[in-house]
Amino acid sequence: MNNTTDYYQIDDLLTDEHKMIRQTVRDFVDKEIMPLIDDHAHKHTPIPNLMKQLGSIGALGPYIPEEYGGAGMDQIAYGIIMQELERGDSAVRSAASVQSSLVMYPIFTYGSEEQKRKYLPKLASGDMIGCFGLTEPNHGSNPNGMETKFIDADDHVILNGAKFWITNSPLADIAVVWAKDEAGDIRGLVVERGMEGFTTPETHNKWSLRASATGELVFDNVKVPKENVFPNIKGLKGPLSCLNSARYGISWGVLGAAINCYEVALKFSLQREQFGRPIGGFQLQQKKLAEAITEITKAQLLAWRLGVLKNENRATPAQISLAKRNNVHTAITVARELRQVLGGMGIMGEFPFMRHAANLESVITYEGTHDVHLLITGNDITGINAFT
Ligand code: TGC
Ligand code: FAD
Repeated sequence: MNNTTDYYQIDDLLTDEHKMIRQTVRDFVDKEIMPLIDDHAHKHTPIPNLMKQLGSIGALGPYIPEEYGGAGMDQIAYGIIMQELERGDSAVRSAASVQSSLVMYPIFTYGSEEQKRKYLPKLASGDMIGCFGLTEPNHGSNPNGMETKFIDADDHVILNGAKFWITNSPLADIAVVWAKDEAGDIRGLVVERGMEGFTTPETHNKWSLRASATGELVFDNVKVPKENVFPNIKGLKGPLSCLNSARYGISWGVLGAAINCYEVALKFSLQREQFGRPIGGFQLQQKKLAEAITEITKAQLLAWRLGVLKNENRATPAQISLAKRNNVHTAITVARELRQVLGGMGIMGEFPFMRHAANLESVITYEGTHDVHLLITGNDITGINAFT
């Protein structure tokens, strides 16, 4: 009998350090997230003090150099952290991936030395919370059409516009915002809470990612010092390069949600009896479980190989799209299918299926929708752009 979720012994490909990090994050999730998550998802409230806790276990900016407060780890370590956090809940992984890939990464990659020193150590410790503003009410899949813009005024710029669907905006101390300058070029800038004219209204009534705060970023003639504009990047490739990092993390993260569902369903199937024997002994239930571990194993291999390519700086955006799309689809299918193994109990909050499945509806949409990633693959293999 092989009831492990490491069916192809991918552990053999990990270092002792990777396994140690995994255990640390797994212990954190079991102790601090699992007991609370159902309640927070029901109440639609974020987990208190989450970012500081994530900082204390080294889950924020793990691949950022130690000099700036990160842990200087590799991309596989980053992926493993995302996987273990999302085993708890996609909201927890979202918090860590936004902070790491969408806030720390652009500051580290495109920021001035002063910006790096000012923000990165506090973001790594979780003393500061960041968010990432790309999507707008009228521009989601097509961020190039963004309307948020700034004009030059002496030692500052004046920012106007709005961003929508922003993870952690209601809690954030800073926002990495992408906006057009007077020449129409997309630029990145750091907007700080407290700047006059900057507000972050919360978006209520989500039926997905309920333990994550989502909101808007509204800029009404906000004066942002010029020293807050990233000096080293211009164009859509700036925000899209951040998405490469976050999408890669998601391709690992969602495996955690799938693994959680698989482990619970397998255990249940061996305990629950109908017609005088465990339901795990019926072919139709075995089909669901066998297909789940098959898809999980394929997705684990994709994520691991992508991590190796990322470590070697060889992962292309299209390869990342393929893994994000495939692995999220795998996870949401596993959550939906394995819920049925539990029958009626599968809909209860004591079990993770409905929460993971509902969360994954956001994950399959954000960071590029399922269909957008298919079109990225289509473009890559044919050389023909089918977006427009
Ligand atoms: P296109 O003409 O293809 O490209 C414009 C420029 O960008 C370059 N580029 C990339 N660079 C780095 N990484 C990538 N992945 C890149 N993709 C494209 C490209 O080479 C070009 O560079 P240059 O030098 O020639 O100017 O752009 P397009 O306007 O046709 O759009 C392409 C498209 C549709 C694929 C892209 O815009 C896209 O990916 N749309 C999806 C939008 C999206 O993913 N939004 C995510 C928002 S953030 C979020 O969801 C956070 S959720 C957080 C959480 O809680 O976890
Ligand atoms: P649209 O772009 O309007 O798309 C609607 C439908 O049309 C989709 O099915 C899409 O696939 C399809 N479609 C669009 N264009 C094409 C095409 N050319 N061909 C075929 N089909 C097409 N954004 C941020 O910037 N920061 C965040 O922190 C953030 N967090 C989020 C958190 C949550 C919970 C959610 C739900 C979203 C978040 N987003 C964030 C926004 C997210 O990235 C967008 O929702 C996503 O990119 C899709 O944009 P849209 O919702 O405007 O859908």
